[in-house]
Amino acid sequence: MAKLSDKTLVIIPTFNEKENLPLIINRLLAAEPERVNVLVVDDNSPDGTGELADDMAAKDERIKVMHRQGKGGLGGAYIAGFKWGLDRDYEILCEMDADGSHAPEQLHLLLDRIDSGAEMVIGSRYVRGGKTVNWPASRQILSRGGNLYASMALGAGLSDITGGYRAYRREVLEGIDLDAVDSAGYVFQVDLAFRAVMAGFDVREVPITFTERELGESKMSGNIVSEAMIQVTKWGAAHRAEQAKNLASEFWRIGSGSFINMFK
Ligand SMILES: Nc1nc2c(ncn2[C@@H]2O[C@H](COP(=O)(O)OP(=O)(O)O)[C@@H](O)[C@H]2O)c(=O)[nH]1
Ligand SMILES: [Mg+2]
Repeated sequence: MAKLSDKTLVIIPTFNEKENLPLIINRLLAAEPERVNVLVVDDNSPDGTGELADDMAAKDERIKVMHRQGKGGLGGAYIAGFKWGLDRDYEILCEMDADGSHAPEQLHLLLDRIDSGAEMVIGSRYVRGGKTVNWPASRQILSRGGNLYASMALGAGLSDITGGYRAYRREVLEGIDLDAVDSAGYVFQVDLAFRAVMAGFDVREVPITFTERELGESKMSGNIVSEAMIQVTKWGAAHRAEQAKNLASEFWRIGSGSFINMFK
C-alpha cells in the first residue's frame, strides 16, 4: 500500500560543510534508498560545499541543490527549501542538519510516526529514550534552558521545541504563511513548531540520539541566541495577552448570562 512517506524530501541546509556533506548524504541514501530525495540548500559557502553538492547531484538524481546568494540564516534556507518542495509533488518535507547530529538511520522513526497519523514530528532529545552524545555542557545548558524558557513563555506542550530534526506533512507547511515567518536564525524552529501547534496540527515527538559534530564548526552565535530570547519573549507576551483577552470575554459572557437569568 502506498504511504505518504513514499514521497519524502529531506532538506539539508549547509554553510561550510564540505567534509560533512558527502558523509551525511551517503548515510541518508543508504538508510533510505527508495523513498527519499535530498535537497541541499547552500548559502554560497566559501569552502566550496555548493560545488561539491552539484558534483554529487550530477551523479545521482535523488540529490538536488539550491544555491542562495549568501549566508542568510537557517530559517531563510529552510523556508526556501520548503517552497521548492511544495512546488513539486513531495508529501513529506524533513529538516536535517548536515553535520551528522541527526542520524539518517533514525529518520524512519519520524516517517513511521507520520505514516501512522501525526502531521508533524520532532525528533526529540528530551522525551524518554532521547539523548545527546558528546555535547559540551555549555550547549546542553543553553538547549535545556532555551526549551524551558520557551515552554514557560509559550506553553506549546513540547519537550524539544528547538530541535531541528523534523518531518512535516505538506498540509502543515501549506497551512502556515511561510512568507510571514521572518525568524532568521535557529529560533525559526520554535517559530514553526509554535505556529503548527497554534494552528491545531497534530504535532508529536519521537526520541532521537543527537550526536555533536566531529568535523567542521558550529554556526551557533550570540546573535542567534539573542534573536531567540527576544522573539520567544515577544510571542509569549502576545500569546498570554490573547489568552487573557479570551478569558475575560468568557467571564463576561458567563457573568452577564447569569445576571440576565436572575431577572428572567
Ligand atoms: N544554508 C545555511 N545553513 C546554515 C546556516 N547556519 C547554519 N546552517 C546549517 O544548519 C545546520 C546546523 O548548524 P550547526 O552549526 O551544526 O548548529 P549547532 O548544531 O546548533 O551547533 C548545519 O547543517 C549548518 O551548516 C545558514 O545561515 N545558511
Ligand atoms: Mg550541529
